[in-house]
Amino acid sequence: MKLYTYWRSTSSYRVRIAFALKKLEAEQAFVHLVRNGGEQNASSYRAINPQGRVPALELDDGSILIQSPAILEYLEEIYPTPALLPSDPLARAKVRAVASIIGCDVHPLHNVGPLNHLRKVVGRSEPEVTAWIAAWVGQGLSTVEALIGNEGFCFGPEPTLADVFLLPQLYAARRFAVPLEAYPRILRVEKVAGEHPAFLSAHPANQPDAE
Ligand SMILES: N[C@@H](CCC(=O)N[C@@H](CS)C(=O)NCC(=O)O)C(=O)O
Repeated sequence: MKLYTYWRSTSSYRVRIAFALKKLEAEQAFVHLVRNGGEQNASSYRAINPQGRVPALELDDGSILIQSPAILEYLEEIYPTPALLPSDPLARAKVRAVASIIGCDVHPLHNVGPLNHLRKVVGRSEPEVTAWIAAWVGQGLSTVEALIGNEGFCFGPEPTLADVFLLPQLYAARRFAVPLEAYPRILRVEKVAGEHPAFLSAHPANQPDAE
Protein backbone atom coordinates (compact mmCIF):
# COMPACT_ATOMS: atom_id res chain seq x y z
CA MET A 1 0.00 0.00 0.00
CA LYS A 2 1.05 3.60 -0.54
CA LEU A 3 -0.15 6.41 1.70
CA TYR A 4 -0.21 9.94 0.29
CA THR A 5 0.36 12.07 3.35
CA TYR A 6 1.61 15.36 4.76
CA TRP A 7 3.22 15.46 8.20
CA ARG A 8 0.99 18.18 9.67
CA SER A 9 -2.27 17.00 8.06
CA THR A 10 -4.56 15.82 10.84
CA SER A 11 -6.54 13.62 8.44
CA SER A 12 -3.32 11.87 7.38
CA TYR A 13 -2.33 11.59 11.05
CA ARG A 14 -5.56 9.64 11.74
CA VAL A 15 -4.68 7.08 9.09
CA ARG A 16 -1.07 6.84 10.28
CA ILE A 17 -2.32 6.02 13.80
CA ALA A 18 -4.56 3.23 12.48
CA PHE A 19 -1.70 1.80 10.40
CA ALA A 20 0.55 1.81 13.48
CA LEU A 21 -2.09 0.30 15.79
CA LYS A 22 -2.82 -2.46 13.31
CA LYS A 23 0.92 -2.92 12.61
CA LEU A 24 0.44 -2.39 8.88
CA GLU A 25 3.15 -1.15 6.54
CA ALA A 26 2.69 1.45 3.84
CA GLU A 27 5.11 3.23 1.58
CA GLN A 28 4.66 6.97 2.13
CA ALA A 29 4.37 9.53 -0.65
CA PHE A 30 4.73 13.07 0.66
CA VAL A 31 2.42 15.78 -0.67
CA HIS A 32 3.55 19.21 0.54
CA LEU A 33 0.39 21.23 1.14
CA VAL A 34 2.16 24.62 1.09
CA ARG A 35 5.18 24.43 -1.23
CA ASN A 36 4.71 25.39 -4.89
CA GLY A 37 1.17 26.62 -4.27
CA GLY A 38 0.36 23.26 -2.70
CA GLU A 39 1.44 20.01 -4.33
CA GLN A 40 -2.11 18.73 -3.73
CA ASN A 41 -3.18 21.03 -6.57
CA ALA A 42 -0.77 19.55 -9.14
CA SER A 43 -2.48 17.70 -11.96
CA SER A 44 -0.37 14.64 -11.16
CA TYR A 45 -1.86 14.51 -7.66
CA ARG A 46 -5.38 15.43 -8.83
CA ALA A 47 -5.18 12.29 -10.98
CA ILE A 48 -4.83 10.36 -7.71
CA ASN A 49 -7.32 12.37 -5.65
CA PRO A 50 -9.58 14.66 -7.70
CA GLN A 51 -10.44 16.50 -4.47
CA GLY A 52 -6.81 17.58 -4.08
CA ARG A 53 -6.51 16.60 -0.44
CA VAL A 54 -4.59 14.16 1.70
CA PRO A 55 -4.72 11.42 2.74
CA ALA A 56 -5.17 9.05 -0.17
CA LEU A 57 -4.39 5.37 0.07
CA GLU A 58 -3.28 3.39 -2.95
CA LEU A 59 -3.92 -0.32 -2.53
CA ASP A 60 -1.64 -3.00 -3.95
CA ASP A 61 -4.06 -3.55 -6.87
CA GLY A 62 -3.86 0.15 -7.76
CA SER A 63 -7.26 1.13 -6.32
CA ILE A 64 -7.26 4.53 -4.63
CA LEU A 65 -9.17 5.30 -1.46
CA ILE A 66 -9.73 8.87 -0.28
CA GLN A 67 -11.34 10.46 2.81
CA SER A 68 -9.87 9.35 6.12
CA PRO A 69 -13.18 8.01 7.56
CA ALA A 70 -13.62 5.77 4.51
CA ILE A 71 -9.98 4.66 4.65
CA LEU A 72 -10.25 3.89 8.38
CA GLU A 73 -13.45 1.90 7.93
CA TYR A 74 -11.82 -0.02 5.06
CA LEU A 75 -8.77 -0.86 7.22
CA GLU A 76 -11.08 -1.95 10.03
CA GLU A 77 -12.96 -4.29 7.71
CA ILE A 78 -9.93 -5.78 5.98
CA TYR A 79 -7.59 -5.84 9.01
CA PRO A 80 -9.98 -6.30 11.95
CA THR A 81 -7.30 -6.96 14.59
CA PRO A 82 -6.84 -5.09 16.83
CA ALA A 83 -10.39 -3.78 16.53
CA LEU A 84 -10.79 -0.02 16.61
CA LEU A 85 -14.56 -0.31 16.85
CA PRO A 86 -16.28 -2.18 19.70
CA SER A 87 -18.35 -5.24 18.79
CA ASP A 88 -21.43 -3.95 20.64
CA PRO A 89 -23.50 -1.76 18.28
CA LEU A 90 -24.37 0.78 20.98
CA ALA A 91 -20.72 1.19 22.03
CA ARG A 92 -19.76 1.36 18.34
CA ALA A 93 -22.23 4.19 17.74
CA LYS A 94 -20.74 6.12 20.68
CA VAL A 95 -17.23 5.77 19.27
CA ARG A 96 -18.42 6.87 15.84
CA ALA A 97 -20.21 9.86 17.37
CA VAL A 98 -16.95 11.21 18.84
CA ALA A 99 -15.14 10.55 15.57
CA SER A 100 -17.92 12.35 13.67
CA ILE A 101 -17.89 15.41 15.93
CA ILE A 102 -14.23 15.86 15.06
CA GLY A 103 -14.28 14.70 11.46
CA CYS A 104 -17.55 16.34 10.38
CA ASP A 105 -18.15 19.27 12.72
CA VAL A 106 -14.76 20.58 13.88
CA HIS A 107 -11.97 19.81 11.42
CA PRO A 108 -13.74 21.19 8.30
CA LEU A 109 -14.06 24.58 10.01
CA HIS A 110 -10.32 25.03 10.48
CA ASN A 111 -9.11 23.36 7.33
CA VAL A 112 -6.73 25.18 4.98
CA GLY A 113 -9.35 26.10 2.35
CA PRO A 114 -12.02 27.62 4.63
CA LEU A 115 -9.40 29.54 6.66
CA ASN A 116 -7.88 31.01 3.50
CA HIS A 117 -11.39 31.90 2.33
CA LEU A 118 -11.99 33.76 5.60
CA ARG A 119 -8.70 35.62 5.17
CA LYS A 120 -8.70 36.37 1.46
CA VAL A 121 -12.36 36.45 0.37
CA VAL A 122 -14.25 37.49 3.52
CA GLY A 123 -11.33 39.75 4.54
CA ARG A 124 -11.03 38.70 8.16
CA SER A 125 -7.90 39.61 10.14
CA GLU A 126 -5.58 37.01 11.68
CA PRO A 127 -6.93 37.61 15.24
CA GLU A 128 -10.47 37.09 13.92
CA VAL A 129 -9.42 33.86 12.22
CA THR A 130 -7.75 32.69 15.43
CA ALA A 131 -10.91 33.45 17.40
CA TRP A 132 -12.95 31.50 14.84
CA ILE A 133 -10.69 28.45 15.22
CA ALA A 134 -10.79 28.63 19.03
CA ALA A 135 -14.59 28.91 19.04
CA TRP A 136 -15.26 25.85 16.88
CA VAL A 137 -12.49 23.67 18.26
CA GLY A 138 -13.57 24.60 21.80
CA GLN A 139 -17.20 23.78 21.09
CA GLY A 140 -16.28 20.38 19.64
CA LEU A 141 -13.87 19.48 22.43
CA SER A 142 -16.34 20.43 25.16
CA THR A 143 -18.85 18.03 23.61
CA VAL A 144 -16.23 15.28 23.39
CA GLU A 145 -15.29 15.95 27.03
CA ALA A 146 -18.90 15.27 28.03
CA LEU A 147 -19.09 12.03 26.04
CA ILE A 148 -15.90 10.16 26.92
CA GLY A 149 -15.10 8.05 29.99
CA ASN A 150 -13.04 8.58 33.13
CA GLU A 151 -10.20 6.14 32.54
CA GLY A 152 -7.63 5.27 29.90
CA PHE A 153 -8.37 6.16 26.31
CA CYS A 154 -11.70 7.78 25.31
CA PHE A 155 -13.67 4.61 26.00
CA GLY A 156 -11.43 2.52 28.23
CA PRO A 157 -8.12 0.70 28.20
CA GLU A 158 -7.85 0.13 24.44
CA PRO A 159 -7.74 2.81 21.75
CA THR A 160 -10.69 3.13 19.37
CA LEU A 161 -11.51 5.28 16.38
CA ALA A 162 -12.53 8.00 18.86
CA ASP A 163 -8.87 8.28 19.92
CA VAL A 164 -7.71 8.02 16.32
CA PHE A 165 -9.70 11.20 15.60
CA LEU A 166 -9.14 12.96 18.93
CA LEU A 167 -5.34 12.95 19.09
CA PRO A 168 -4.82 14.70 15.72
CA GLN A 169 -7.50 17.22 16.70
CA LEU A 170 -5.58 17.94 19.91
CA TYR A 171 -2.39 18.39 17.90
CA ALA A 172 -4.23 21.01 15.81
CA ALA A 173 -5.70 22.63 18.92
CA ARG A 174 -2.22 23.04 20.40
CA ARG A 175 -0.86 24.31 17.10
CA PHE A 176 -3.55 27.02 17.08
CA ALA A 177 -3.03 27.71 20.84
CA VAL A 178 -6.60 26.75 21.77
CA PRO A 179 -6.93 26.60 25.59
CA LEU A 180 -7.36 23.01 26.79
CA GLU A 181 -7.39 23.25 30.59
CA ALA A 182 -11.20 22.94 30.73
CA TYR A 183 -10.99 19.38 29.36
CA PRO A 184 -9.41 17.11 32.02
CA ARG A 185 -10.68 13.87 30.47
CA ILE A 186 -9.33 14.84 27.07
CA LEU A 187 -5.99 15.81 28.62
CA ARG A 188 -5.90 12.39 30.31
CA VAL A 189 -6.42 10.68 26.94
CA GLU A 190 -3.67 12.83 25.43
CA LYS A 191 -1.30 11.71 28.20
CA VAL A 192 -2.20 8.02 27.80
CA ALA A 193 -1.80 8.17 24.02
CA GLY A 194 1.46 10.08 24.43
CA GLU A 195 2.95 6.99 26.03
CA HIS A 196 1.66 4.56 23.36
CA PRO A 197 4.17 3.61 20.64
CA ALA A 198 1.61 3.64 17.81
CA PHE A 199 0.45 7.16 18.62
CA LEU A 200 4.05 8.30 19.05
CA SER A 201 5.20 6.88 15.73
CA ALA A 202 2.26 8.50 13.91
CA HIS A 203 2.86 11.94 15.45
CA PRO A 204 3.60 14.73 12.94
CA ALA A 205 6.96 15.53 14.56
CA ASN A 206 8.11 11.95 13.90
CA GLN A 207 7.39 11.90 10.16
CA PRO A 208 10.18 11.86 7.57
CA ASP A 209 8.72 15.00 5.92
CA ALA A 210 8.40 16.94 9.19
CA GLU A 211 9.88 20.44 9.11
N1 LIG B 1 -12.57 14.89 5.21
C1 LIG B 1 -11.27 14.69 4.65
C2 LIG B 1 -10.46 15.94 4.84
C3 LIG B 1 -9.14 15.87 4.07
C4 LIG B 1 -8.46 17.20 4.14
O1 LIG B 1 -9.10 18.25 4.08
N2 LIG B 1 -7.13 17.19 4.21
C5 LIG B 1 -6.41 18.42 4.33
C6 LIG B 1 -5.24 18.25 5.26
S1 LIG B 1 -5.76 17.76 6.87
C7 LIG B 1 -5.90 18.84 2.97
O2 LIG B 1 -5.43 18.01 2.21
N3 LIG B 1 -6.01 20.13 2.65
C8 LIG B 1 -5.48 20.66 1.45
C9 LIG B 1 -6.31 21.76 0.90
O3 LIG B 1 -7.39 22.03 1.43
O4 LIG B 1 -5.87 22.34 -0.10
C10 LIG B 1 -10.58 13.48 5.30
O5 LIG B 1 -10.90 13.19 6.45
O6 LIG B 1 -9.76 12.83 4.65
